[in-house]
Order: sequence, then structure tokens, then C-alpha cells
Amino acid sequence: MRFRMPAAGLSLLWSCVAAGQSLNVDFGGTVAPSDDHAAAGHSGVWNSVPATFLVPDVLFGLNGQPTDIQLTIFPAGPPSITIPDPGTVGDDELLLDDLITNSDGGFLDLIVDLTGLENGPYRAIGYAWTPNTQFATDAQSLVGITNNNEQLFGLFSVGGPWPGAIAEGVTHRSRSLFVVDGTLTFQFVGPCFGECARSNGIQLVRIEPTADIDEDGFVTLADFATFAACVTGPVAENDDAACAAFDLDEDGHIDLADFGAVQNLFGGPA
Ligand SMILES: [Ca+2]
Ligand SMILES: [Ca+2]
Ligand SMILES: [Ca+2]
Ligand SMILES: [Ca+2]
Repeated sequence: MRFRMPAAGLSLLWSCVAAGQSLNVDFGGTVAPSDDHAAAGHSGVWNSVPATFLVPDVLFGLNGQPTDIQLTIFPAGPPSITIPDPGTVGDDELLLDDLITNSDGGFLDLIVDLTGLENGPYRAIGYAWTPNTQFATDAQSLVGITNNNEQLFGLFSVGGPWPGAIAEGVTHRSRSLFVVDGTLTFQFVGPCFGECARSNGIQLVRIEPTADIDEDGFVTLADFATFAACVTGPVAENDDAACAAFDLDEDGHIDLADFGAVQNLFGGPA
């Protein structure tokens, strides 16, 4: 049996999220995906960044309200490119068939910095798909996402033929992490021995204390299955952002107090 979260609570959550800090950004081209395109994150307004040197002064949250988030891209200068892929259509095409690149900049990578974020847990998504028609289908880009408090975090490969839908490891990489100083950095490295780093877009999902780990709008056994692995006890700090949705009393620990609250959500609306 599934229980839907209270509608009023959900709309309140969404208004908080939007004022807070979930974000959709499409790179390349002039037409962004429609507002109901969730891709690998959440549906809502897509900001359009047509080229590395055309970053808007104001970025909008999922509900269209302005945010304090600032985005900078290095190197800024190379034009965006469009690489039509016969498989992608509609909103997938608007997101993935165009991209920003460092390809005539002579730099090893493409860096996208976000500042002005609320500190807290996020799921960050970086798209770096290589459309099939320009490069070999096994051409891989690399994506790294860091909170800038880490000296080094790994780069993970992205690429392959269009799988028919947006897919982790093929079109993008995602990572749950804590923002600790208001900043996040995406690093994209291309398959052309340094040059031709590219990105199709990025998404940020602010992780809220809803116990809805899989973000499907319901609190079910599927979410609860991961609770035990997330328990820190009342003393240790939760250092796994992917578990932060279980910290219902927002005290930094995931313990029996949260367990009781999760059970109440599981019971559906009062
Ligand atoms: Ca296409
Ligand atoms: Ca794009
Ligand atoms: Ca769920
Ligand atoms: Ca807690």
C-alpha cells in the first residue's frame, strides 16, 4: 500500500524548495526544456544559459521566483554547439542536443561554479552526454561534483548511445553532498584529450527532511528500506547527504526520534 504525502504539506514543501534552492539550468541553444520536464531532478522552471558568456544575472527557482544563486563558467568565451541526435526528441532533445564547451579555449576542463547557495544537503546532477553523431558512441566525458571543502573528489565517466531516456552514467552523473560554504563546483572533462569538455546542463535538488528518499512523492517501504543503513545514533553526525531526508527533526543525527517521525509520515495524512 502506498500513502501520498499530504497535498498541503507538499505544496508548502515545494514553495520552500523553490525559494530555497532547487535549480534547473539548460546549457546551449536558446530554447530550454518545458517546465514539466523533470529530467533526473525535479520539474519546474528551466533557466537557459545559451553560451558560456551569456549567463543571466538572476537564476530562477523551480517556481519561477528569483534566487540568490550565482553561476559562473570557466572558460567563458567559446560558443555553444548543437549536435542533433536522431534518437532524442522533445524536452530530452532541448536539454541534450546542445551544450556548452571549452573546445576552442585550449583548457583542460570546463568549470561551472555555483555560489550563494543555502548550506545543507543537495543532490547535484551534471549532464555531459556525447551525442552519437559527432563522436564514437563509446566516447566518454568525465564529471566531478565537489562542495569545495574537499581537496579532491573523483571524476566519473558519462557517455554511450542514447538509451531511450535520461540515464545515470550515460547522460549525466549525480551526487548527494552537503553544501558547507554556499558553493558547489561541477568539473567537466572531455573525451578529446583535454579539449572538448562539454556540458548539456545541470540540476540541483535540495534534499528536504521528508523521508521520501526516492523523491517519488510517497513515503513507502521503498524509502524505509534504507533507514537502517542511515542510522547514526543520537551522537554521531550524519555525514551522508543521501540520508539527510531521514533527519526529520533536523538535529544532524538520524536516530530513534526520526524513526518515530518517519512512521507517522508512513501512515499518510492525518
Ligand atoms: Ca534529437
Ligand atoms: Ca542543453
Ligand atoms: Ca518515496
Ligand atoms: Ca534527527
